[in-house]
Amino acid sequence: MKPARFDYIRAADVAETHAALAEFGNDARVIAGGQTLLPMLSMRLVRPKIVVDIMHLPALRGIEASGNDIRVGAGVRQAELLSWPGLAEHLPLLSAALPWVGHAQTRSRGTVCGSVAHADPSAEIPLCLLALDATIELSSRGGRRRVKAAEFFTGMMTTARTDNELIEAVHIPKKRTGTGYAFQEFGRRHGDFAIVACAAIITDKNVRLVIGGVADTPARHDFAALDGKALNEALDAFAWTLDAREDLHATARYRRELVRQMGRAAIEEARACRA
Ligand SMILES: Cc1cc2nc3c(=O)[nH]c(=O)nc-3n(C[C@@H](O)[C@H](O)[C@H](O)COP(=O)(O)OP(=O)(O)OC[C@H]3O[C@@H](n4cnc5c(N)ncnc54)[C@H](O)[C@@H]3O)c2cc1C
Repeated sequence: MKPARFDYIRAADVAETHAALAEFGNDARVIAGGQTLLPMLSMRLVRPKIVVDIMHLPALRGIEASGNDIRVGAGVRQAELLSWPGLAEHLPLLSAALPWVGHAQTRSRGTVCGSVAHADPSAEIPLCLLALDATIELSSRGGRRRVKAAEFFTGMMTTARTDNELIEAVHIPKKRTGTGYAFQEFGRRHGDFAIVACAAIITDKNVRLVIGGVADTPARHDFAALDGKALNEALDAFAWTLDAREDLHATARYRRELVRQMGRAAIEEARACRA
């Protein structure tokens, strides 16, 4: 199918993007990598009056280390972050997860912030941001605000972003000493959206597990550091708290079993690489 008619603006600066979003609200869509938006336009799942292209704005392009955070601008493509020299040292969880985001071809176009804006419940990047307590930087004509990932992802492909806001960047906390990180995913084929994905972060006092692909948003749970039978029981209890969905890929029961098995494996891997 072909998209319905829309106007296209190649924004000259961030202010022009804000102006278009303020004027058209829900009838405007930002286009970043276009890997999700273009199929949605072609299938007429969205029919915006105007599409605002932000990919030529130098102000949105950088990956910057500042204090304890890495700031990734809205123009940064997933492949760019994956090949950033500081990735394994500062963001080991994303270093493990990014190769699972689609394919080399989609990563070479798709952006980090586009994935966050789209908020697919199986997407790897939102899951990692929730695990790491990242914040999302939103801007509009009215000003600027930062929202914690835990408050940003509000439901299936819905977020706390309002129609007049641009996601300008995400701020991701750097690796902390004495902490272990691991990411695991199960899908039909590599590059497919996850049936279940999980991230584990371990310190000497805490085990954090974040699960994607099971419920409408990624789900996060902190356990007191546990082992053996106690860990199995805690994982089982966590799996039952998830509002697991059924679809043609897997039953809710199968997804819960993956949470137990992959959760344990991810926790063990994170523990083994704690440094
Ligand atoms: C074959 C294929 C396989 C894929 N597999 C995976 C996968 O395994 N895991 C995964 O996570 N993703 C996967 N994707 C989707 C991923 O590639 C996209 O990159 C991502 O979902 C959206 O990023 P984008 O930059 O392409 O955004 P776009 O398609 O340009 O935009 C997506 C949505 O976000 C909005 N948006 C984008 N940027 C901003 C911004 N800065 N501020 C406000 N709104 C914004 C747009 O208006 C639109 O609604 C796949 C895609 C394809 C085509």
